[in-house]
Amino acid sequence: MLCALVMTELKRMIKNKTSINDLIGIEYPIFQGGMAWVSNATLAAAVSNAGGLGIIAAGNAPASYVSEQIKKAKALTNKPFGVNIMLMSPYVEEVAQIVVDEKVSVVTTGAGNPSKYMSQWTDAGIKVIPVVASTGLAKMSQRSGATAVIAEGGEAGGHVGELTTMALVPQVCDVVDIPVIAAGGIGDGRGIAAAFMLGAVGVQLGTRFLVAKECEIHQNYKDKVIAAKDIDTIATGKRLGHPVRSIKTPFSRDLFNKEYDSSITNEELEALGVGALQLAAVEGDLKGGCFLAGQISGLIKKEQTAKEIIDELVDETEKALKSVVLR
Ligand code: TUI
Repeated sequence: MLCALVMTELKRMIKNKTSINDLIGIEYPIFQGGMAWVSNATLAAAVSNAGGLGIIAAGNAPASYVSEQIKKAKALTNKPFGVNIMLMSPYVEEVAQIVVDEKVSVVTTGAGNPSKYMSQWTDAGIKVIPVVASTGLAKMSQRSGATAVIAEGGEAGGHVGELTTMALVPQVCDVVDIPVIAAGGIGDGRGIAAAFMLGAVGVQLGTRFLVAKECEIHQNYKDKVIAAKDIDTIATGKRLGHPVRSIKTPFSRDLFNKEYDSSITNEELEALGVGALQLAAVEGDLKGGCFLAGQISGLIKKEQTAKEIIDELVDETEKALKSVVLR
């Protein structure tokens, strides 16, 4: 009896009936992270077509790029997709308006507090889902009309907060009534099952989608993720107040060491990172590139299509949840 009940619950969680699936109109509660210089229309549309939520990253790009990518995604899928707005971008004001003009269904935000833009987006009917690294920003997001929040732990790639996913997700779940999506350190179905146990109703994965066949980054980037072991990522930029996790390379080790060099100013340190994401994603520059990736890189062994990734994640999640129940 217990088992039958649990199985029904499992189906509800994985298939088409979680609150977040209904809210957004997706089949599986799996978001693809909005990764600067990585998450373009091709990747986002492939993920959305596979039943997840594809997300285009605005990163530091001007509004014209974002608008072009949104139009391209609309041509590639009739499913919902999102746009991630990086709040530290110099173009944030114009990108904030473009998503309204283009009537994007979902906006996620990262690397800051989106309060200033919330009503602009919610008034336009956009579902806003901020990435938060603390309970404080989660509560603030709920108050300002967020549809859900993504609680992202420091295991993630890119710009990261202090807390781990294991510590952050349940604490965020306890302070908000809106759905919580877990991110950071999730690479397979075991991680998704664990996120459900922490109270999340969905997950966001970035690193796993770096190796999607539809992900148009340089092959060197994909090879780096596939070759990486558990201890091969490093967080640099702590001294500047915005730690960024990437794969260990001569560039990132050098940056890390320079943080302890008091003869280097913060401005000089900041300048060292400029352009490094583009060098990694577009040029595959193994020397000067900054290959953003999360701590689960060591789990990733091969390239797959977005559909293969999503289908495998769903299968693995069902197996992981069942195995706990039947143990
Ligand atoms: O934003 C990300 N990941 C990113 S953004 C990015 S581009 C970049 N490049 C160089 C320097 C900085 C950024 C690469 N990767 N993830 C979402 C995320 N947001 N993680 C953590 C946060 C976050 C952290 C602190 C959100 C809000 C916050 O505090 C805001 C506040 O005022 O309370």
